[in-house]
Amino acid sequence: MVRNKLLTLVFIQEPERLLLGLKKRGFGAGKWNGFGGKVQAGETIEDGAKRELLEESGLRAEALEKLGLLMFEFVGEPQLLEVHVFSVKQFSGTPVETEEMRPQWYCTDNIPYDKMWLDDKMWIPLLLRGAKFSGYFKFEGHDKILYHTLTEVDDVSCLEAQTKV
Ligand code: 8OG
Repeated sequence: MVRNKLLTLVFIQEPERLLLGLKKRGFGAGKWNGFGGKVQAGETIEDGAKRELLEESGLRAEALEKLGLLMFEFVGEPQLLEVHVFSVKQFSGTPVETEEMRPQWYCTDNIPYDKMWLDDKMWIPLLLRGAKFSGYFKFEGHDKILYHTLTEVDDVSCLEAQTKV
């Protein structure tokens, strides 16, 4: 059995705006996204989320709230991506451009969905209203979703990653 690739994704939220970063290289380059990446061996998912946030934006999370669990399958790739999505409302520091990301605040009614991953327009509205969610997206290439599920849940902490649909 192939293990899921464990990833984190952190969104810095203020009441009327969301901090996004333009990914400058690697997977998803050219797209606006939250901050995150691979969880390293020996670290918890939360620690990985905080580390990636600091490395990519210069911001230190004071508190993380787990909002979502998203699974991604790419046709032809045996490994599923298991993405743990967090919201951060308390943080310290000022966003800085890093090698990987160019940060920019967006008003919540002006999120650049046409320059983001295709699935984001389905679940970011849930994140913006503080709902918790679980989803599964099957992609063909990076620009076509063949199948998806998306459900609001009461408690994301007891969600198990879906490994099949
Ligand atoms: O380490 P790397 O930069 O490759 O990590 C990939 C990041 O992209 C990680 O934060 C998880 C995130 N990510 C996906 N798929 C999707 C997606 O469909 N939408 C969004 N918004 N982020 C995604 O891996």
